[in-house]
Amino acid sequence: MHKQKEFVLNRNDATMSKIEKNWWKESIIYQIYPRSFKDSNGDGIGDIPGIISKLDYLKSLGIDMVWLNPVYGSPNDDNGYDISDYYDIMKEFGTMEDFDVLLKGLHDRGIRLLMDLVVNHTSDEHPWFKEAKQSRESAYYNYYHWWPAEKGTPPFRYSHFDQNGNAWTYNKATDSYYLHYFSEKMPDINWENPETRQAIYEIMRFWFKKGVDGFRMDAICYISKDTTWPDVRDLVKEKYNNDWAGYYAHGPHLHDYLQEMHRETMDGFDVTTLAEASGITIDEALLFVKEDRKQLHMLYHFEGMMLGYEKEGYKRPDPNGPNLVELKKVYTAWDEVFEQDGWGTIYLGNHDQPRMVSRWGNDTEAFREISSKMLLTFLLTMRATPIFYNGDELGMTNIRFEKIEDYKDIETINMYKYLKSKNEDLDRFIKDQQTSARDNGRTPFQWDDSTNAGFTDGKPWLKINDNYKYINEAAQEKDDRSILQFFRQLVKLRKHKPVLVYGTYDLYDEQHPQIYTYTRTLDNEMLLIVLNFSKEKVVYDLPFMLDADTEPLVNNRLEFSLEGNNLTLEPYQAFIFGPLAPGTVPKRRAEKVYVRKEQLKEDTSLESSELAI
Ligand code: TEU
Ligand code: CA
Repeated sequence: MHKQKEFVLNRNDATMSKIEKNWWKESIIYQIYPRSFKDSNGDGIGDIPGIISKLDYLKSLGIDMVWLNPVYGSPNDDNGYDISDYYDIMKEFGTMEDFDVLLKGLHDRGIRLLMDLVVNHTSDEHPWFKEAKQSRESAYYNYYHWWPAEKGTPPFRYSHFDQNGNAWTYNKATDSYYLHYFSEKMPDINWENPETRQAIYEIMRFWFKKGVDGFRMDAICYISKDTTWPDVRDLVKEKYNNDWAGYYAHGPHLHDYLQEMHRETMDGFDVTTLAEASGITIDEALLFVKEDRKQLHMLYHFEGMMLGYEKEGYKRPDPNGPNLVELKKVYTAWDEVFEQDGWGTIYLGNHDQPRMVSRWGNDTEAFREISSKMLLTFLLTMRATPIFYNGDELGMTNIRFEKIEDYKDIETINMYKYLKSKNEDLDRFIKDQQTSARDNGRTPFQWDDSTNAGFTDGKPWLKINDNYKYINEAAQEKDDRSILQFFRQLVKLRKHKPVLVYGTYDLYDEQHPQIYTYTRTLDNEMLLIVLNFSKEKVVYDLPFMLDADTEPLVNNRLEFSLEGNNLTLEPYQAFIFGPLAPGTVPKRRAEKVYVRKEQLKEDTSLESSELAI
């Protein structure tokens, strides 16, 4: 049956556009890292029956869609991102029957499932690669990328998780080198081979037919390679600022393959896709998600994730933390991209990142709860599909391992080996990793204050944060003012207010170093959001003149003081005011300070006094 399309008018000015309404734009995504969510059988590893036992918890959150990190057959060199069987479930996680129960259990509760699909590479234990590496005559040789040894040393390619940083590994039986952008146990698939592409589309159709609602697509921008294999070191330095992700995301046939994939797999299914867009710049985003290009539905960018690190060193935190003015710039610019077409997403942490509150908020005892709530308010009030990572709703924090032996992540372990071989400062590396390592985000979920946080009866695969004794789900269920309850209430608010999904976003006071202020406007409704990203108390001159008897719609603290135009914000305080009627609330100054690109010309003709704060 042909579905009637619904549209919303997005702006009331010259840039008025039509954004098509879709369920995936209205969804709130919750990411589950299965290895760390809930163990059902005491082996210390989270599993699918564990998730099934928590289905009612997921329902209680009010979220719409679960993104499940890879659960396919895998030897776990990179925790499931190295797939050896796309048609089966990892033994540690359970069986296909368990998976079917999970899928049904989610659907019965009105929750959709987004699978993680890893098709830039397979495991070296995948049958394709096991065959391929036997001989150059193997039917599967051409499923991977090879450099024949008789041509000499292969042109340098950087590998993310290789202990020598080299993406080529020599294979004796074929007397050739295979390519791996990640670890040497993760050979890159040859997408230039049409037969391989069909094999991948077959996998996708298998899961769509099973009823999954879409894919989060791992490293998908890396799939197309220039198989003339030029020496690109200078290019990477000059054009991509020495970031290999930039080069890898610009293969010659990337968009052809994505369009072919859409045609071959998605027609006839009401599904969505979320691309991991490492290496993609803001100017190119629409190439992936512009609706009539029929490629992907959503992507998540890395620009926000790069903030707060120094240029030198590996994921080395800037001692001053991320800069709010920069952060506002990034998220505002990304909002603007999707004003006319396509759709954005927003996140502050995932399985590749440290914990949200430790990085963007403040996880000291005094501020952990309040800053968690402020960040949740931010994510749930932006014009983009929000993605939460399990544990964000409890304010789980970085574990900050002090010894390399505590780490399980291949990224940290191999980078350590690499730096060691170069005689680099390893103590410094460990110190930096306490802020930035991926394992910070992967420690087991904290369910209650019993031994091992209620995660397992056995020995957890990765250490559990000691703070589980007071940061846990059970405790927050009992506390009306917990982060968890705040999260549930805000989720409900977003579900009931289309203005929070589709409303136009406008930034105010872009240069304010502590306060992030914006409005969301749709039809006759406007909401004003004011967030204090700092640990200082700020008396803030509001951009609008609110009535003296205004009460906030949302406040993450008990305190509220509005005197005239002066709103007092305690550390990390978050407010939502409204609903206000747009146009009827007087502004305290003639123009908002933030000027959109396309308006820049006109606005520069304004008197300078009109632009002054
Ligand atoms: O990440 C791909 C990617 O872009 C990584 O370089 C990522 O930026 C890095 O992990 C950050 O430190 C995806 C997955 O999300 C990640 O977990 C996998 O390890 C990786 O692919 C390989 O499959
Ligand atoms: Ca288990």
